Amino acid sequence: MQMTWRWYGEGNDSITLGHIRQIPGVMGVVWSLHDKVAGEEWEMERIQEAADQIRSKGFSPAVVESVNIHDDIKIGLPTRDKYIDIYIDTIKKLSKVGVKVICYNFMPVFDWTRTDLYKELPDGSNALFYEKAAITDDPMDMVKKILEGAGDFTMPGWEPERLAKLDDLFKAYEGVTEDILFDNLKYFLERVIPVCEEYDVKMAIHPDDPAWPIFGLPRIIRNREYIRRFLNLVDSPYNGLTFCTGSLGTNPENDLPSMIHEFHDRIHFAHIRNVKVFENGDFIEVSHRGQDGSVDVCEVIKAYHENGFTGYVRPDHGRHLWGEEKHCRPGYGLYDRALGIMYMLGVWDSLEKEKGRERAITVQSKQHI
Ligand SMILES: [Mn+2]
Repeated sequence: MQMTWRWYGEGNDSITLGHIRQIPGVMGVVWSLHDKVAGEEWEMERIQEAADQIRSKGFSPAVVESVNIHDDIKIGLPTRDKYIDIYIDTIKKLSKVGVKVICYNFMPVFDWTRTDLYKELPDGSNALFYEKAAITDDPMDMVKKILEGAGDFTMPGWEPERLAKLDDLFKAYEGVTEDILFDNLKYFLERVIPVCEEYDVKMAIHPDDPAWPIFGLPRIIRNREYIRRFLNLVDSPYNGLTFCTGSLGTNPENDLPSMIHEFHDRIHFAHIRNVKVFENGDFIEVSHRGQDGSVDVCEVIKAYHENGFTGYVRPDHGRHLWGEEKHCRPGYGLYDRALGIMYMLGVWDSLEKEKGRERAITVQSKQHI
């Protein structure tokens, strides 16, 4: 596996490339042009500039998260073709700077959803929290909370300009069922995937977070059965997954290690995060250590290792530690994600050593014979 770190860009992140260099084992920086709204063109000069900057510190720019999908594509409006053309243009441009994987999602209206960005954990750190009962009928309540909590930081999927037109957006999605959303996703992929095959860029859809429908909107990337259906929409290795244990792990019925065994050859990007799911369905993001939450991260890593996973990995969200919540983007502080990397690499390295030992024993016993 190739360890990466999500970075929001110079002047748009509390963390610098210099900080990231000091975290052992990080090979790539996951990036995007964060000022671009869905459907907007990406200029080649901007792409080149970002890739050069990342390379200048010794990192690979091979993963982009995200190139967002315009709502007209998800809704299936006649204008979608225009936006798909722009998307294809971006894929071609990204391939020129060595991008190999594009992460995206197909969630209607809302990207990830939480009710509290700074819920305190028993150890005094704080993290993103989702309280089922706090999701009222009025989505504007939640939007206000999220935007207030983010302060001056912009958050992908939570662009204030877009959310100001929330009523119109909800109206536009009226009548879009799960089946229709699947059809619209298929339409998009049937146009995009042949280009990806030609330019060697893999698409990696991110699951819905949390892994269930909210506010009556359909959400379709949330369990084994739906992921199977998704992969069959266009059966190409270029149509793949960002397997996020934090998102899928919000539903305890998702057996993550077993899903990794099934889908590993279509997983191009692994997001690893632990969440603690409570009996009433609320959940909070916790440290990566398996024992600290409901996702056995150790078993997750083992499942990747057993399948010889060579794709990209990043620690997903982290808790906010040692007071950093005052100056970092929610979920994207430095310390807990760095600790998470050390945990993941610790498990991975010990599995590698074990494999080396087993190999040595096999060779030895053969020599003995
Ligand atoms: Mn994720």
